Amino acid sequence: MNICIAKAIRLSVLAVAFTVTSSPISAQDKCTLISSDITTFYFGVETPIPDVNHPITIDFFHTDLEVAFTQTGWDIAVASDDPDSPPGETTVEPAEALLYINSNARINLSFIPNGFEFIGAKPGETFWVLPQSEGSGALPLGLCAEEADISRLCDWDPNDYRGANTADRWFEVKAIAVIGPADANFSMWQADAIHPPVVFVSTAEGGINQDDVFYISAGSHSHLNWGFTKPGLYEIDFQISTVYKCDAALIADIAPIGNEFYRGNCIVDFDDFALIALHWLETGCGGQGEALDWINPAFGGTDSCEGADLDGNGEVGVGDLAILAEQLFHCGYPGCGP
Ligand SMILES: [Ca+2]
Ligand SMILES: [Ca+2]
Ligand SMILES: [Ca+2]
Repeated sequence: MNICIAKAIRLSVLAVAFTVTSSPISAQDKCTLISSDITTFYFGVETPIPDVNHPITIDFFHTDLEVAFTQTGWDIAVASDDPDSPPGETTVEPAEALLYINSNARINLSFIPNGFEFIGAKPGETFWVLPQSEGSGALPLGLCAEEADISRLCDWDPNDYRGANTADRWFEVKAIAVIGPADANFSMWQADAIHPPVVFVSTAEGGINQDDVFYISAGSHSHLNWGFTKPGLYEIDFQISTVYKCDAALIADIAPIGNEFYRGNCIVDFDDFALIALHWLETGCGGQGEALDWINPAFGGTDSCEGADLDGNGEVGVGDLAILAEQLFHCGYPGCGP
């Protein structure tokens, strides 16, 4: 059962309440930024169908791009509630699906309204928009993170000026590349009848760069407008990222990565061994094992051994090495390779 489909709802951008659902990352959480493989979604703007390379045409019915991280790893798919499919819904691998933009999505304007230049459409030339609300006869396409395993995600704040600027369990949906017809532009935005549109992706504005990103919080579902300025096939690459809560039992996962809030990488590996080696035979660690807030003085961290005193006896020695050896190559998240 696809709960994204079951909860199909209309959203306008101002109705999206980016609320804090729990406290920010605590000092004890071991959280790490994880990213999916780059996934290509295929969009056909009035292309011939069926497309032998992407044989399942997705049109008309409420559909979501699923972006979630579950007990078994990344869950990225196209979920459509086509009533003709046996269970009333269908979940398709992204490469199998052709997200179809039919003639109901056509728009032709003698001038481009103020604030909508990001679409990259030219006055008097047809362009196509999948609208964020249903009922136009075009494909209503959203993003869905309702199947995420919330218990294993950490709160983080993307500091995004478009609304994702509070601590929450966010998924970052980042446009990586757009390959389309010559001179084509692609865009994603939300809008209502009153406020200026909120632009998330626009190839017409700066190509694809760090700004071309949409954030969706775990457990939520959101619809957008999708703009295309030429007919033809578009291959659009996305990469999904989130902050995962590592298994606290892996106390030897001590080597920090990047951001100070990310404690380890969910894998007990050579970086962790290196940190123990660095502090080998040091004493006076102030060792408190895995609960030690050594990483950030703001949390009260005072540990000169940087967490390497795994057994908490005040020094870095064979007891710590034994713990590390037992956990070496253990991985604390399901997307971890063998
Ligand atoms: Ca852009
Ligand atoms: Ca590690
Ligand atoms: Ca020790």
